[in-house]
Amino acid sequence: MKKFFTTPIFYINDVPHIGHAYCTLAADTIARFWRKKLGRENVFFLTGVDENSQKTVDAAEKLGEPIEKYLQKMATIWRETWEKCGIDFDDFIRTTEPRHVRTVHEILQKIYDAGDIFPGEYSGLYCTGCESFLKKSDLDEHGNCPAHKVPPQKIQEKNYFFRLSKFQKPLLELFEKNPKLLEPEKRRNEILSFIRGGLDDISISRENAEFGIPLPWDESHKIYVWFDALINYRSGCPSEDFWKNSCHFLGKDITRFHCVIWPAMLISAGISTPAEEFAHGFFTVDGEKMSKSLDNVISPLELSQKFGNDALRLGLLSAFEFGNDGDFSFAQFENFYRTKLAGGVGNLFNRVIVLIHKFLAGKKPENLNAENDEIFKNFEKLLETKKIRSAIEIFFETVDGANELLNSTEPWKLAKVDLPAAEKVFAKLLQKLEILASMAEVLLPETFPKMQKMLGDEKKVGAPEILFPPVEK
Ligand code: ME8
Repeated sequence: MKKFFTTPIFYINDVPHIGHAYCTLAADTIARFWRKKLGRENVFFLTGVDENSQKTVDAAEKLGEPIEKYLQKMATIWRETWEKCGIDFDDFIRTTEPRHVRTVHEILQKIYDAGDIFPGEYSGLYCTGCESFLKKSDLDEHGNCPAHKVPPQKIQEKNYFFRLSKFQKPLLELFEKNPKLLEPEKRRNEILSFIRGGLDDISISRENAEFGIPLPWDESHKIYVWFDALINYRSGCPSEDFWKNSCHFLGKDITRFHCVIWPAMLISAGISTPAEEFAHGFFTVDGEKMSKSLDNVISPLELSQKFGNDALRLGLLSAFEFGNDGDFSFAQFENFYRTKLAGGVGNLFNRVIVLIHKFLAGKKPENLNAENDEIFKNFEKLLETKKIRSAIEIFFETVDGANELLNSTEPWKLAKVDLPAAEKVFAKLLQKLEILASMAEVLLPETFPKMQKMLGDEKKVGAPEILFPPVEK
């Protein structure tokens, strides 16, 4: 079996923050889990950036930079940020790349040929911040876009439209057939009630827009950025075998695009729809929405430089269950690092390995194996259903269990009076460390090789190491 995982492609009018990192680290963790199960060649993880947006044009203009230069610079920043954060993507797509433009043209032509695109006149409201058309009923009491707090633009122009209204029934049938088309349940219900409420045709092109991909049959129009962006998942998919088991990760803010417009486009073009989509929640920082105006935007690099990539990953992913909303705070993150990583995992590995050196001259006691299988099976089940936080909990429960065993049996005292009994305790502890290392391959990929080194070979354990060094306040 092959598996294909994607993240949204992010707008690059600014640098990445931990909201973007949250989704990308979650997708990366699930991809690592499946790579461990199926082998590297059977898993493909795609991420990238959404470049054909008015937001990027505005950002470049503000800096007085030519757009191509700005895009190149920002795409590099995004790509390198993910690399520095230890995200192991197989491909990074930019929507200005020729391979993407080609796929967009192919798919749009198919939708056009199917008779689902027609010319018309658009008159309405548009928010560049959302890159989305708004209805009067979407606006707040001041007549502003509720997300961006600015009045939307009034637009009246000749546009091409996508006949979305036609797809109400096919979409409902599709959701009926495929319960994984959108998870969790709560999001699925929202989308179902949105579809049941009736679908309007949508404008998919802008006349005389300065930037973007032109329509294949009418070059005077540029394709609406969402209509091009969603297609990145096809442009970046290596083969139909991967597409069959595709899974899109996204935030709950963009489910209508992904679970209404996107499957309708694919049905129209005669392409199979994604196998799975999962919408995660949003987090606030110290109870507030993350925003420039509140000056509370946290960079993933800031956390990774101070605490390391594995702490960044687990600190974010353990804050609340994947799929729910939650809160993130720096204090809670620091506390997690100190108590769970340094004081929990790091301390456990260090103590056990030091004691085995001291009392058994580094020689490994014989191993028993049964209990480990059970723990790992539970861990696997949770990751198969994308319950990332619960899987992390199993990891820490195992750490706590091992620390308790160590403290209650006190093998450093036992070894002096009954060495064979102490050896049995060490065997149990080593077993726990092995299972932890095996979970760490997925959850703590940069710590995993260090754990392996400490666990040594069949006969002897390796040298002790500090896995999570103390950090300054
Ligand atoms: O929507 N908490 O890009 P975008 C959790 N280009 N996740 C957050 C978050 C937060 N506070 N803030 C942002 C776009 N996100 C389009 C996508 S895909 C074909 C095109 C994450 O840069 C979350 O995953 O606005 C959300 O869906 C995504 O960033 C939006 O990124």
